[in-house]
Amino acid sequence: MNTETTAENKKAVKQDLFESPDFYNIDDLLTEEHKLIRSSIRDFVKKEITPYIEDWAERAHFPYEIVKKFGDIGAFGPTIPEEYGGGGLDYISYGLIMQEIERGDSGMRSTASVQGSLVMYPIYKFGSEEQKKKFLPKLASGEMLGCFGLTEPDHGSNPSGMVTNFKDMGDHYLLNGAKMWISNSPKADVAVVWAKNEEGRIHGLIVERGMEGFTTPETHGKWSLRASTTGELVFNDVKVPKENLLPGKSGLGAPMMCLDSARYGIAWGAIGAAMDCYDSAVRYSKERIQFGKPIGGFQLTQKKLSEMLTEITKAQLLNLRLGQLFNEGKATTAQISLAKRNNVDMALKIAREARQIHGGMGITGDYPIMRHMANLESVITYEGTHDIHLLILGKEITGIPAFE
Ligand code: TGC
Ligand code: FAD
Repeated sequence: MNTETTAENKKAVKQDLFESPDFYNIDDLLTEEHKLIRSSIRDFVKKEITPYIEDWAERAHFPYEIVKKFGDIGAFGPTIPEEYGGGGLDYISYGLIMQEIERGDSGMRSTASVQGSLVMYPIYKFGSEEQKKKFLPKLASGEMLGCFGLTEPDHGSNPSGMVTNFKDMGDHYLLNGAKMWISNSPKADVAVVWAKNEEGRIHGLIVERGMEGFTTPETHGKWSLRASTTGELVFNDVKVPKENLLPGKSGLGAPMMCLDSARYGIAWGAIGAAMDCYDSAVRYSKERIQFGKPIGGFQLTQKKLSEMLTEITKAQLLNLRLGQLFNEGKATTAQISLAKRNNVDMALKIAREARQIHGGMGITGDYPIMRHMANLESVITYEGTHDIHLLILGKEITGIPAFE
């Protein structure tokens, strides 16, 4: 083993020398504001996430203090108007923020994208003025943490079958049921919960920590997204004030609109994870000597690196166009599915190839590869599995739903 090279690489990882590939000069298509936002989030990630993330992940520790820090840098609700504490930014800025945070860790991006797209977005889009004023500024600043409860133990890919329900008791609603696999839930102050009324119509309710009968047990034993906290939401005769119902929209379309925004963020985030794996693989391949030369000098390594760069570049172009469509209010659910599905799959394949390039070192926490790879196994499942997105595309192409 060339110990000198290994030590050098470890040092490089600790210092976080990450540089993003921009093979097609896509930066030329970004505004100065986009680039400024990206570099400020990148600096934040290099200072506040990458030096600690391997330790957090190893200990399955959610660094709660990151919530306030994310609030301070504007990572929560970047597209929400400034009057409610949001950033008032466009969707490309939002995408770049998610990309940079997930370059650090998918679990950290989860915390940010759930808060912005799945908690602040529904309150902004479907909430009353009182709800917006009460919750959005505190969620934006990180004073409050939120979570989004759609998935149930028996209803994952098929949320329309949900059994969580609420009854109108005159002066309040009575909520019963359970949600599982909920990011942020063990630490959340508020949960946006999707439940059926007595007619079986889905509505969103804001459930607040401290309401009697509401608990959030943590899910343990995850080998993926270990620095993100995941749990259940359990509702046992919870009295929810009537003013906590989101009045603006009902039906499955309401949570689906939130998912459109969050899936878009994931499509960008996945590029971040892929770029981190690629960057580490390029550096390692130039430094690691075998058979008397850097392993980057072998054709098989070059094939891996060339294919990684090709896929990252294609995904970058895809996202930029999707971001433009989002900014124009034209992005469709199927277009978002295509990007989420393609980019997460691409990132997972790149993580696996990068792991190969790092040889045995690739399985250690000295490099970010194995953590990204394990994280991406969740990312390819949540917010619609890889196959559900394929079926969404299939329905768009043929007009025939093949979900059941
Ligand atoms: P379907 O018949 O297609 O639609 C039912 C109603 O909803 C409407 N709708 C939409 N409206 C607006 N925007 C969208 N994107 C919409 N998608 C659907 C639709 O028009 C219809 O309305 P109406 O008025 O006619 O009733 O519904 P379906 O039951 O056949 O389901 C379709 C399917 C399977 C695609 C959908 O259920 C699905 O996407 N399943 C995947 C579930 C999922 O993605 N769960 C995510 C949970 S949250 C999460 O994972 C967070 S992880 C976050 C992190 O940590 O980062
Ligand atoms: P299932 O729906 O049981 O699917 C199992 C397999 O069957 C998959 O391969 C799927 O593609 C396949 N399948 C299902 N239906 C079909 C079909 N019609 N045709 C072909 N194949 C099909 N949910 C939330 O609401 N909020 C959160 O914050 C949240 N965070 C999460 C965090 C983590 C770490 C994880 C792992 C999940 C999270 N989820 C969250 C839940 C996530 O959205 C679900 O796991 C996901 O939607 C899939 O549901 P499921 O796990 O029940 O799998």
